[in-house]
Amino acid sequence: MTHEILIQLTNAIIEGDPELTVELTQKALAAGLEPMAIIEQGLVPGMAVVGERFECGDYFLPNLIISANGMQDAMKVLEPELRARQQEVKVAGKVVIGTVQGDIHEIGKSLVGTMLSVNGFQVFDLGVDVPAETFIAKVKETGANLVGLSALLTTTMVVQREIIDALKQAGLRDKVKVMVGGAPVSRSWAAEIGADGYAEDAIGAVALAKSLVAG
Ligand code: HCB
Repeated sequence: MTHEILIQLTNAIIEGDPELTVELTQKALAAGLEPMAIIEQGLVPGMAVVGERFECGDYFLPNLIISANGMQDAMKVLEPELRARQQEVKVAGKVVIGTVQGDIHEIGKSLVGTMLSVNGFQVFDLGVDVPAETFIAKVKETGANLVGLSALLTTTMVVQREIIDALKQAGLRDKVKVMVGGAPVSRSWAAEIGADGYAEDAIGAVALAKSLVAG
């Protein structure tokens, strides 16, 4: 049964109340709920509803912004808790992650980065609206063995393909695995553009990253 606080949290995201979102996040932690459950069963379902309402014209851009602010504020409370639960210390691999050029959606990419980091990966987060050259330069600089590409728009998912092609041109494609994700992205899209894998969410991204770096 879904915990009552999680339902309230989902509603606080939908209603666009960042203060209440943070308060309920703290309350959920105090009630003993796991940070990942708070994210996946409280915050993320709220963002999904906000997206649906935006799509059908009931919500406008300011609604997206205020709900996203609430989620990001809640993540600031949850990140230290996620890290505190981290057991592994061994570096599992080096990951360069970012949201592709033309796209400023940050939340999912950051959540994947945090989860990789708390699971032992060394994460180089390039932020949002990242051009191919920046990914290439960071892979060269760090010797990363994995690249994570996030795209939330149908107009920017094509940039994932451009970055994979740019990695090939730079002679780096056989040195790094590439995983892709984001709302419009799918397993078949990943296969079509020659990515090594697709993950639907942050938990899936950690499992995929581990299997990719293990060879
Ligand atoms: Co935005 N937006 N948005 N938006 N937005 C979406 C993405 C739509 C689907 C909403 C809709 O219409 N239903 C839509 C895209 C439609 C399309 O292309 N088919 C859309 C649109 C249209 C736009 C604008 C164009 C609106 C406008 O200006 N008219 C504009 C684009 C600006 C730009 O990027 N150039 C825009 C702007 C915004 C903001 C800025 C207001 C805000 C982002 C704020 C921020 O990130 N700081 C925003 C938001 C919040 C959303 C929705 C509502 C939520 C996204 C989100 O944070 N989800 C989204 C609706 C939706 O996605 N259904 C809507 C929660 C996170 C946790 O999920 O999917 O991002 P996630 O990430 C997951 C998963 O995909 C996977 O793991 C993550 C963690 O579980 N994953 C990876 C992600 N990346 C990965 C990489 C890997 O390697 C592996 C796994």
